[in-house]
Amino acid sequence: MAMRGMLVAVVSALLLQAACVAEAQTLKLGYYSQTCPSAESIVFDEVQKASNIDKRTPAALLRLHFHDCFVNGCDASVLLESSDNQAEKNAAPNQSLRGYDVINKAKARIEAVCKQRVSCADILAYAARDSVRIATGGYNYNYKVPGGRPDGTVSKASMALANLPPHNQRNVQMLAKSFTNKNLTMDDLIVLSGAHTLGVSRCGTFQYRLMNDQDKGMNATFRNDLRRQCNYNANNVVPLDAGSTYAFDTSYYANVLANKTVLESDAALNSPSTVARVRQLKDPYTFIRSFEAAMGRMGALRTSNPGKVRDYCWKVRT
Ligand code: HEM
Ligand SMILES: *[C@@H]1O[C@H](CO)[C@@H](O)[C@H](O)[C@H]1NC(C)=O
Ligand SMILES: *[C@@H]1O[C@H](CO)[C@@H](O)[C@H](O)[C@H]1NC(C)=O
Ligand SMILES: *[C@@H]1O[C@H](CO)[C@@H](O)[C@H](O)[C@H]1NC(C)=O
Ligand SMILES: CC(=O)N[C@H]1CO[C@H](CO)[C@@H](O)[C@@H]1O
Repeated sequence: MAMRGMLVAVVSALLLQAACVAEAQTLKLGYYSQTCPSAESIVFDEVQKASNIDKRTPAALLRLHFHDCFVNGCDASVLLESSDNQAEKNAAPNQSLRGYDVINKAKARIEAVCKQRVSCADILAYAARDSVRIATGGYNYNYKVPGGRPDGTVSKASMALANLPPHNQRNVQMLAKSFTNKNLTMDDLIVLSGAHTLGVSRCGTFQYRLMNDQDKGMNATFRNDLRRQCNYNANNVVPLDAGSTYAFDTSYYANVLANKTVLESDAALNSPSTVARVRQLKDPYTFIRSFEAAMGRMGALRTSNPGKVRDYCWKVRT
């Protein structure tokens, strides 16, 4: 009996130790509370100012964080520029990425008060959170985002192509592979796709769906609306969530159920295996809480190329 008790104690001590070792690498709430207490409020201020000037800002920043995290972890690699134009931001899926200037402004203000302490990766993660908060009208959405993401040193267009999910994929199992490859889940796919409650898509991305009437997963009236808005111009943009482009709400999920989504990857969620969860997410409380949790998992994806905190978000500090 005593022997067994001791064994349990030893094993739990070992487990505790293992947990602590893992803990040392994980992100922390209030990461900058000692080293740069104003960091998060500066980010919020810049996101708010930019959103007041351009209401597309929250969509831009939320998407930027997603593209950052999916390509070799959340390490601000999406912000890097390269002399040969072969960085992530130069990859085809990047086209129409925006919001770089908001991050750069926040970074400059933060550098002025706490030099080389706050990573661009964390600034981007906070800015994504603040974007959602602003787009919900502040309602019930002020969750805490931990900090401590290192800025990465590598950025490659080829990695963006290999890691970002394909928008023209109708098979939801295939689509989920991009997520399970990152230790995220099918549920994370369904919940995080709710980000498409914000923002727009260029017609060039989805106009192949407008060529004929064969795509039964798109409502015919809706397709005619899109044809009219696109008018054969690949550079025109249309809302991803018709009717509430700038509001972080749950009408995206109603549109999924009604076959009124522009991307095939959104239409894919109206599949037998996912439709029940889509129905649940029409409830605002369920959506927002699920979204926070899934953003936490996505926002914790790690880079394999950690480097120094940058001076400027567009270049590595050596
Ligand atoms: C299956 C997963 C996803 C696919 C295939 C996908 C694909 C796309 C595409 C093709 C666009 C339009 C780009 C264009 O103009 O051509 C877009 C826009 C957008 N995506 Fe996603 N996305 C996915 C998941 C996500 C996630 C997880 C987030 C954030 C958490 C996100 C946030 C956004 C936002 C906010 C926009 C609008 C951007 C703007 O208006 O500037 N997406 N996405
Ligand atoms: C997923 O989890 C496995 C096992 O814990 C780990 O080895 C791998 O690096 C993780 N992948 C990512 C992208 O985080
Ligand atoms: C949506 O499209 C599917 C085919 O992909 C069809 O079975 C379903 O009835 C459609 N739903 C609505 C509401 O039009
Ligand atoms: C498509 O949308 C229109 C207008 O919103 C609606 O009247 C119609 O019933 C929808 N079609 C289908 C098949 O659900
Ligand atoms: C912002 C940005 O760098 N956009 C680039 C995305 O990639 C295309 C090429 O695929 C470039 O032409 C854009 O300049």
